[in-house]
Amino acid sequence: MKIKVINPNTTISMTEKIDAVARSVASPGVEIITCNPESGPAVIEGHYDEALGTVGMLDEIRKGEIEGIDGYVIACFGDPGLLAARELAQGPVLGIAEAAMHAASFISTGFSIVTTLGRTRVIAQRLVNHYGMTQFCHKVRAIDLPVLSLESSCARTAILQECRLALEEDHCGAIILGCGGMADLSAQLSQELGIPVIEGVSVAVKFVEALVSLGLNTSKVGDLAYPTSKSYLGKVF
Ligand code: 2AL
Repeated sequence: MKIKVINPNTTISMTEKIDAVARSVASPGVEIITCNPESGPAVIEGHYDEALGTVGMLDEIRKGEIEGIDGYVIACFGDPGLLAARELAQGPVLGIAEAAMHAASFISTGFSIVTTLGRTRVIAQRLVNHYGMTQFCHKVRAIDLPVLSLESSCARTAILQECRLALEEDHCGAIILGCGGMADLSAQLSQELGIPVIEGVSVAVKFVEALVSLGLNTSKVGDLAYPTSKSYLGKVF
């Protein structure tokens, strides 16, 4: 089984971090291919970045279909271009926000999300509503630091502090880390806080693995059918 994990931003160090986490949970016999687009934003911190990052991400799906990929993970917490990706792919495509919220809803009756910049809270909240998770999501929190700062120890401290506040104030049973760049932090935070701290890369990989094993591909009936045939003017990919 081949699972392609696509980081829609172009920061290679983040792609490497995501790759390590994806590989650490993949079952024997599952090949993880992690990539990021050749062009696009360094990080995704708003609607504009999402729109631009989606173009390169879709190109990776298009190439994946030629490479014989069985399933995909979109490793950015805004799940940019998720439905468009499903139109292009035969196999299942999961976003990390979607996967994390579903995992949290399986193991708790309420979760809070801790994301990066305050402005991305709106993106997360819209996904909460879109995925029917409004009754599960107690609060969307932000550390108010940019995505690229996640490498620093001060960002890690800020995440820990925000998670503690979520525990004290939100009455949540689980915490979701709201950025692909936080993928390596969940185990340590879970241990320190004594609450399940979920990051979407690992759960999305396991969910895709399960769907592929069950032979459950993206439905090609209705709106997720392959795009209708037409000419595209100019340089699309
Ligand atoms: C993200 C993410 O997961 N990757 C990225 O570049 N931006 N989203 C976020 N809210 O920080």
